Amino acid sequence: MKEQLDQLKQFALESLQGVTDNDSLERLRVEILGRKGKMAELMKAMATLGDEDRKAAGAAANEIKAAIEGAFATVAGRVESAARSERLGREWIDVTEPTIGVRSGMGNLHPVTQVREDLEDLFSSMGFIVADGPELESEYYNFTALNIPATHPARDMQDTFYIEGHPDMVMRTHTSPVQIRSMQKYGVPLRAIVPGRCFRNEATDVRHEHTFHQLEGVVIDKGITLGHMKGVLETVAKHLYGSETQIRLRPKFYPFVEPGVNGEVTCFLCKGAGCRLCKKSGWLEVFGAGMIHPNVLREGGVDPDVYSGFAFGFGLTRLVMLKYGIDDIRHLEGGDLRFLKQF
Ligand code: FA5
Repeated sequence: MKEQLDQLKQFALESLQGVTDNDSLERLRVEILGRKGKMAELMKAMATLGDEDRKAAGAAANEIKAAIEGAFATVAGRVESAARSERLGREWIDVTEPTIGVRSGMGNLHPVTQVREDLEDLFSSMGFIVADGPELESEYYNFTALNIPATHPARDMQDTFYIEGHPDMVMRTHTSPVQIRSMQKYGVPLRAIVPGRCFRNEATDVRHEHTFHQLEGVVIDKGITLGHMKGVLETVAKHLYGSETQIRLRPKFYPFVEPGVNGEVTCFLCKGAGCRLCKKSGWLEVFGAGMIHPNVLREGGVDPDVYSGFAFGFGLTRLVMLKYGIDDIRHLEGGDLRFLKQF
């Protein structure tokens, strides 16, 4: 029996040497140590021995079984660590390798966004807050609160898009409604700008779009005059177009200001000499402005006997066109990358 046990141990150790993976290790374990394996057969045979022999054989069998199990554990460790190294080799990543595939190019900010952010910085440096208002606006804020009653012909100046089923809502035609909203929200004294999209039912051409950007400004305090307004507007014009730039204010009717002006800047192309772009006038129209009408102050909850203020509305899209010499406004909302990549 002792001899058979030694042979089994020998067989186990030799067989284990050739084992390189878990499957064959398991098969060998079943063959030698399994319930119906070689070791179990020897144990069964031991039952036929006499007492003395059985005792000696039992002790030897336990010793050999432990040795075989130890050998199996060693090989199991070896197989596992080989598998781990193989896995690591397969999963190795070269962090210096260039990314595979087509790189997407870097985009750039839309020219309107660039000029808007530039002006937000300029106005912030002068103590203005940057306010916001809804693009889908109530008829009340867009017209009525701005001193344009329902039957007033001034409504025709800004034909807009109405919303089906909501006769009292419009796509805002200008950023001026936020004048009132800001007065109501922040109170006075107030210094705010409102950049944003506006919409008009226009037959589009090189200077008119149905969707365009304005930049509204509103300043209210005690003792504010037209002189303050001119100073601010001149600062903006010089900031955008250079220190030689001048502005010209001429009377214009807007129901929400009194007096109202039409603001022009020196033509960037001819520097004021007169050319085709400025229709030989030397000036280009870029904003409307004026002293806020007392009725509008009242709508905003401000006492016109104590406070005065001015407001202005730049055609932001026009400012961009002038800055970059763009000859057709429709390029700006057209989404053509060949155009947009130039900025
Ligand atoms: C207004 O919209 C007034 N809310 C401006 C204002 C504000 C006046 C505060 C007084 C006080 P107007 O309709 O003129 O005014 O438009 C102002 C500017 O927006 C124009 O000078 C022009 O530069 C621009 N603009 C108007 N309509 C269009 C359009 N369809 N496409 C592109 N720009 C436009």
